[in-house]
Amino acid sequence: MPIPGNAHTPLSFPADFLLGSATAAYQIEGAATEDGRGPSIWDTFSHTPGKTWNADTGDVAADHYHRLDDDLDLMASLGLRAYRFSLSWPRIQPTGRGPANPKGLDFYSRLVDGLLARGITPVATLYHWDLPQALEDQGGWTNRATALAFADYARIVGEALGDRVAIWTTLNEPWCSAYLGYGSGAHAPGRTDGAAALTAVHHLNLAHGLAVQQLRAVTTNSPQYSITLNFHVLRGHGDGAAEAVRRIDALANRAFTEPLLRGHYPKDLLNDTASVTDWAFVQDGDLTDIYQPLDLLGVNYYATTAVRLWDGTSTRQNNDGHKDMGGSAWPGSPQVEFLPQPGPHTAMGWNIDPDGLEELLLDLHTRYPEQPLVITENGAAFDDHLTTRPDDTHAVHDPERVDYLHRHLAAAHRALTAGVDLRGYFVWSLMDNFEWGYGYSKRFGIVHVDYETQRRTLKDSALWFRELALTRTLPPTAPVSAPPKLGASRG
Ligand code: IFM
Repeated sequence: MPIPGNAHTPLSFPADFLLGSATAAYQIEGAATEDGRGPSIWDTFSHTPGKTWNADTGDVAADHYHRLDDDLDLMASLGLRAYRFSLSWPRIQPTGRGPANPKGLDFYSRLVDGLLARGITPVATLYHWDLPQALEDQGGWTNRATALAFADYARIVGEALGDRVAIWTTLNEPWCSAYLGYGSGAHAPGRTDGAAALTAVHHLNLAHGLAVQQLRAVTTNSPQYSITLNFHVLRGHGDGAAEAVRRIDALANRAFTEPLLRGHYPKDLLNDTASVTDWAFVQDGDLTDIYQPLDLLGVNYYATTAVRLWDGTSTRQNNDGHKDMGGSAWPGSPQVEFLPQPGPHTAMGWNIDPDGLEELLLDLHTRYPEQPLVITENGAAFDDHLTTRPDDTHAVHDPERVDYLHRHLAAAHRALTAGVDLRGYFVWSLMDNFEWGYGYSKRFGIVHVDYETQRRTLKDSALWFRELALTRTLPPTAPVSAPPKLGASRG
C-alpha cells in the first residue's frame, strides 16, 4: 500500500494555504537594553538564579535585532509564504504605558516592510509573554489595569503598522502566561498562586477582546484578527478517565475558547475552581468585550497529555510536560495527575503523536464549525549535531525533525480533506532560540544557530520545508534538493 505523502500519492495544499515559520521577540531578538527597550518579566526572571537552564537569558539570543536583513533574506531563500513574529511590548512602551518609543516601532516597521518586499505575508503577535516589568510591579496580569494598558499598546501598534500587517494575533498561548506564570512558577513572573493564575486567565481574555476592538478601529488594510491557543489534547486513563479529562479540558482549553468564541465561562470551570476563587474579577460587560468575531483561531500543537484521577495514596505524578517549580498549573484540580507518555519522544520529553493534531482540528471544527483555523505552531526539539563538510560549509542532518514535520503535516492534510477550514501551517521555529526555562539547551529551529558566532546553518528540515513551501506538496522524508546558494556565513 502506498504511504500517504510519498511520490505515489502526493499530498497538496491549496494555493492560498499559508506555509510559514514562527518566532517570538524575546526568544530571538537579543538587544535587551538597546534603543530604549525597557525590562520585561523575562529579563527579570532569566536573571534570577535558578530559574533557567545554565542561567541562560535572552540578552543576546539569536541577535536577530542586529541581523534583520540577513534573516529576512534567509526567510526568502526558504520560500516562506508567511512569517509569524511577535512584538516586544517593552521595546515599544518601555514601562508598558505612555508614548511609543520610535526606535522600537521603527524596528518592526522595517521588519514588516522587509517581509512585504520579499513577498512574505506578515503575521504579527502583540504579546508572546514579555510583559513590561513595570506592569508586573503593579500586579501584572492579576491587575485589571494591565488589560487596559494592553489595549492602549494595541492601538499604538495598530496605528503604526495597521496599513501593512495581514494577520494580527493578540496573545500567544495565554494558558502559559496565566498558569505557568502565576500558578506553577515555571515561567515569568514565577508566582505560585492558583487564584492569581485564574485572575490572569480572565484579564488575558479581556486584554484580547479590548485589543481586537482597538486594532479594528485603526487598521486600514482590512487585516484578519486572531488569537493563538496551546490546546491540550487529553488522553484519559483509569476509572475516572472522563472526569479527569473534563476537568483539565475546562481549565486548559474551554477557559479560553468558551469566552472567546461563545461569550461565557463554562459552568463546570467555575464550579471546579470555586474553592480557589469566586471569579468576582469578572465585571459586567467583560464577556461582551471578550467575545469578538475572529477571522482565525491559532492552534499550537506539539504533543498529547495523559491524565487520570489520583487515588490519593501513591505519590501524585506531575508529568504535564513543563518544568516543576513547586507550584501547580492546575488550580482547583489537585485530584488529577499527569502520567508519563509512551515514546517516541522529542528532546523536550514530549511524546510524538500526529494523530493528536488531526483529532484536535476535527474536534475544534465540531465544537466551533464556523471558525477558520490556522496551525500557528508545530515542531520539535532534537539534539542536533552540526557537521562540517570538506569545503568548510556546514550541515545539520535532522531526519527525526523532518519525519515529525512530515507526519504532522500529513495529519493536518487529513483534517483539511475531512472538511476542516484550515488556512495555514507555521513551523516552530524558523531558527534555534531561547527556549524559556530550558534556555539554549533545546533546539526547535529548522535553521541552526551557532550562539558563539551567530552563524545560521540550514538544517535538512529547512531544505525539506523549502521544498514544501515552493511546491505546496508534501515532499518525501529524505532531503530533497541541494541547499540554495546562500551567503558564506550560512554554511
Ligand atoms: O518555544 C515555545 C514558544 O514560545 C511557545 N510555544 C511552544 C514553543 C516550544 O516550547
